[in-house]
Amino acid sequence: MALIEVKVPDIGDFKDVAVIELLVKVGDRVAAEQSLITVESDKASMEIPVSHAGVVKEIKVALGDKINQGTLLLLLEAESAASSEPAPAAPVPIQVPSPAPTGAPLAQVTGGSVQVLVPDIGDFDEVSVIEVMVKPGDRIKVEQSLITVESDKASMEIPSSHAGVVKEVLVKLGDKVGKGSQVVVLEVAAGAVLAAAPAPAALVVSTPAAALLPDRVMPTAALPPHEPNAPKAALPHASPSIRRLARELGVQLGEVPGSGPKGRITQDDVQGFVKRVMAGAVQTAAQQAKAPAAASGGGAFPGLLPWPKVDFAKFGPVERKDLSRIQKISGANLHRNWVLIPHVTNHDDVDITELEAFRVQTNQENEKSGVKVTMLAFMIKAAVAALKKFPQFNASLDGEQLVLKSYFNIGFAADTPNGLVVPVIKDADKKGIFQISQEMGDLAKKARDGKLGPADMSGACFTISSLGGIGGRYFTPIINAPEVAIMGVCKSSIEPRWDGKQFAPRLILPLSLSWDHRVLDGAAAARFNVYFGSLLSDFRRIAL
Ligand code: CAO
Repeated sequence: MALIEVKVPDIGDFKDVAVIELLVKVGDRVAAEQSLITVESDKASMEIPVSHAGVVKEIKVALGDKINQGTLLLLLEAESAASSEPAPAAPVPIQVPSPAPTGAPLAQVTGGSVQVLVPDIGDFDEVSVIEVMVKPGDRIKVEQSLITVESDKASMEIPSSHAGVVKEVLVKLGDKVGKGSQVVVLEVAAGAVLAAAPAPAALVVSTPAAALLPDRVMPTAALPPHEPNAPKAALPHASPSIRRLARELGVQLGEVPGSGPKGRITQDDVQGFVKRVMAGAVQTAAQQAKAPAAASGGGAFPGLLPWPKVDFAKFGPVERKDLSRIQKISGANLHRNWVLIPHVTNHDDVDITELEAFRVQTNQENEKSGVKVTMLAFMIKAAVAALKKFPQFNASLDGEQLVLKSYFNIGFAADTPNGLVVPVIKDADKKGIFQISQEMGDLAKKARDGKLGPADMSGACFTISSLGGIGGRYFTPIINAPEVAIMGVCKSSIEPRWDGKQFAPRLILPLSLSWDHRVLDGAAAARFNVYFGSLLSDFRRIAL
C-alpha cells in the first residue's frame, strides 16, 4: 500500500473551475477511473477520475473551491493489486489526452448567410442528434449551443461559429452527424461572415469516457462504476446548458424525469417540471421535507449540498469559539422561521417630528421619576392599535386555521452580550407609555444580565425589533413564529419634506414590516404600515 497524491490532470484551457460535487468521502474504496469530483466552468461540467484503485484517506478540496491543473485533490492509499502497475511513490497526475487541435471547417459562407457545420469531434464519426436547441427565427450568439449530440461514450453540445438569426435547421432528432455535417443556416449581419469561429479544439472528446472530458463535453453512458456505498456518483443525465438553466431556476436535476434518449433531461423537461411544481401537481423533495418539518419542528432538506468544509487555518490564523446557549437556541428558531415562512418585507417612512419633541419634553418634565420614555414605548402602543384595526396581524397559523387573538402582548428584540432575546410586554393594551417604558427597561436589564425566564419571553402576538439606537436604514426582520408579522425600525434622521410650500426639515423614521405571505398580503401590509405610521405622526389619533 502506498499513499499517493491525486492531482488535477491537464484540463485544457480550463482555469479556476469550481468544484460542484464531491463524489467520494474519506474511507471510500474507489476503483481505478472512478470519478472523484465534478467541476464546472461556464461551458461544461466534467468529472475528474482517479488513476488508481484504493481507499480515500484525505480530501483536499471542498465544494466551491476553484481548481486548476495540478491542484491536489486527495490522498489515496493505493491498492497495488487493483492497479495494472505498482503503486507509485511519487505524486501521480491522471494522464488525460489534451484537446487536439483541428482545422475542420465550422462554417460555409454564402452571401449574408452562414452554414454552421459540425467541427472536428475527435474520435466520433457518427453521433446521434439528441437535442435541437434552436429553431428558425431564433437570434443566437457566437458560441451558443445549437444541438447536443451523443455517442455511446459522451455527449457534447455543438456551438455556433457566428452570431445571427436561424433561417433553417438542417438536422432533426435522431439524425447521425459527423465532422462537416450541416447544422443550421444563419442569416448574419453584413461583414460578420468572416468573423472568427470559436476554437474548434473546444469540441474534441478525450477517450476513454471515464477520463476527463474537455469543454462542452460531459460523460454520459460510460460513467465508471462506483462503490455501492459511495455518494451518488453519476450526475443526472443533462447537458451543461440544461444544468445552468436548472441552477438558475433552483431546480434539483435529480428530481426531473428525463424524456430524452437514455433518460436525458431536456429543456422541456426542466420547464415542464417547474410548471408542474408551480401548479401544485408535484412537490419537490425540499417541499416534501418542509411539511413534516413544519409539524415536527425538525427535518432535513434532501438534495441540498452539504455545508462547505473549509480548513480556514490554511488561509491564516483562526480561533474557535463555541456559540452561546442563546445563540444556539435563537439561531435554530430563526433558521426554522426563515425557511418555513414565506417572508415579504414592506418598507416605509414615518414623520415622527412631533412625537419625538413630545417624548423629549415628557422626559424633561419627568426627569425625577427615574423612568425614561422611549420611542419604542410609543411604537408598542401604536402596534396595539394597528393590531386592533387589522386583526389578521394579531394571529397565528395553526394547520389550516388562523387563530385570532383578543389579547395584545408585544415582544421586543433585545440585543445582549450573549445574543438576541425577545422579552414580552404583556397586555400592552392595558398599559400606559410610562408603565411600558418602565417594564421595557426592567426586561432589557434582565435580558442583558441573562436573567430572563421563559415566562418573560412567551406569549407574544407581534414583535418590534428596533435598531434605532444603533443605526442603519432598513432591514428584513425575521418573523418570530408563530406570529405572522414583525416590525423592524431603524434610526430616525432629519430629512427634507415638502409641506406644500417648501421643503422643511422633518424627523423621519424608517420602518420595515416583514409578514407571512401565507396569512397576509402586500396590500394588507401597506395598510398596516400606513396606519401605524399615521399614529406615530400624530399620536392623538390613538385616542380616536
Ligand atoms: N431613531 C433614532 N434614535 C433612536 C431610535 C430611533 N428609531 N430609537 C432609539 N433611539 C435612541 C434613543 O433615544 C436613545 O438615545 P438617548 O440615549 O440620547 O436617549 C438611544 O437611541 C439608545 O436607545 P436604546 O437602544 O437604549 O433604547 P430603545 O428603547 O430604543 O431600545 C432595546 C431598547 C432593548 C430594544 C435596545 O437596546 C436593543 O437591544 N435594540 C437592539 C434590538 C436588535 O438587536 N434587533 C435586531 C434583531 S434582528 O437581529
